[in-house]
Amino acid sequence: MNSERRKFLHGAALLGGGLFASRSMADTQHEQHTQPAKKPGTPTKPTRPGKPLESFQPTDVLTPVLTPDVPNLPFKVENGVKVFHLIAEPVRRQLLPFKTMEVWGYNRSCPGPTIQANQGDRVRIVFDNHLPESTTIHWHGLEVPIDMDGVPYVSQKPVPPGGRYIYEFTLHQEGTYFYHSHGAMQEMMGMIGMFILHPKGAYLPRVDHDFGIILQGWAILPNNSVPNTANMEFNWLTFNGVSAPATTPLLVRLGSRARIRIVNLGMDHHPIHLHGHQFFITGTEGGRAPESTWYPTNTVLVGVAQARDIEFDAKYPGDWMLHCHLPHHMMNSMSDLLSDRMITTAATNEPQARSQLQAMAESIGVAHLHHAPIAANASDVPGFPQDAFMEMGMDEAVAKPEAYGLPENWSAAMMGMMTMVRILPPEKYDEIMALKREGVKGKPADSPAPQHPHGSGK
Ligand SMILES: [Cu+2]
Repeated sequence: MNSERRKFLHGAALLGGGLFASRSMADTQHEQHTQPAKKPGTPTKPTRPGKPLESFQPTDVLTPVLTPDVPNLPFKVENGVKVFHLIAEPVRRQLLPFKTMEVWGYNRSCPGPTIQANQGDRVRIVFDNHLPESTTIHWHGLEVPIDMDGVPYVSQKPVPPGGRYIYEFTLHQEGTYFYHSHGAMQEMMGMIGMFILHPKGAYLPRVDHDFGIILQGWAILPNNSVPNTANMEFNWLTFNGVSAPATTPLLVRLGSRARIRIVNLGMDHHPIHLHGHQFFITGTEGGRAPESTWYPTNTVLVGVAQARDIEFDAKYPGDWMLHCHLPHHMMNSMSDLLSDRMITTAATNEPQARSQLQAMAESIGVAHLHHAPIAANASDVPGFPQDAFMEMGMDEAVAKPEAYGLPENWSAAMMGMMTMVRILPPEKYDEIMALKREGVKGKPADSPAPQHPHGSGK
């Protein structure tokens, strides 16, 4: 056992926790949520139901859906009714190590926690509004009575700040649905969550892995943290409320079958592309699609307000990208990092570039950046610099068990609306799942320590 490996395992022992106690960035976010200002006459905040959100997994479904970086909403059963408690509230969401948004969400999470229930269930959603303005919840795609439809003034009175509304209905459908505020600007503040209806009998062919991803775009001006919901240029792009490389990779066992459910609520449609595998579109926001409609593809356009389920056999081992293919969605707002500087005025020889990148790293709180080399005559070449100049590896800042064993500087290739589908040989899959259970903050222990200079340019 090499010393890196030993250090890693030592860290594992120190950090070991409960079954789902992985200390990911998402968990930290739960601790960061802000309490809304208490006003006189505001009802006492109800106690949160059940266990901490991070530790809850639904037990009465065949293959629970995993929504990386977003918890599940716990429930309790009362007289045969599944009772959920959903709280609309302001949330601080760290989407990258150096970028935090002040957004609105539910139960300390943005997007809101995932609701998972079974076809045929009767559900009651006790909804409390801890926002400073009124809101309602619309159950997108669910066939519910009109007074449960969540449109303010039309199907119900708005729920005022401090108010409560009880939603209750029977779920006769199956598939991928979602809930959201029915105010356009509240939607753009992040008020959405996934609502999974598991079918009475498993879909065939059965899958071994089932993931959920919510696509969102944010208009956040440089040096701001609150999305400008009236702005029409969206410069920050997230999967489940985080941007690559902070997105938690999806772990898939080689030889298994995987489903990924993708929901879009934003101002752009997103062509989501998977590397290295073909998939079938097996469901939409209307539920399971008949097999006669399936066709092989590798890019699925997920329009606003749509859900798309994709399925594939994980045949090829490797760390495969899953990302929106719009070029501007494969990055985030660089102007935010450069503040008032335009990219074309950046330093254009390698020592200056290194120095500038290191200065940028320090300014955004990333301890160490890796740098790709540039040519001696780079500044003479029209078009320079482009994104290889701007690479910002931050492996250490986004380390987590799911990223364990990735090549050094992997995070430099990950930006914007992007994650990784890691198709792992069984032994490697089991090893990482064990690290996850132990709550290890993973680092690529089997790669060498970085040897290159940084921050030394003049
Ligand atoms: Cu996109």
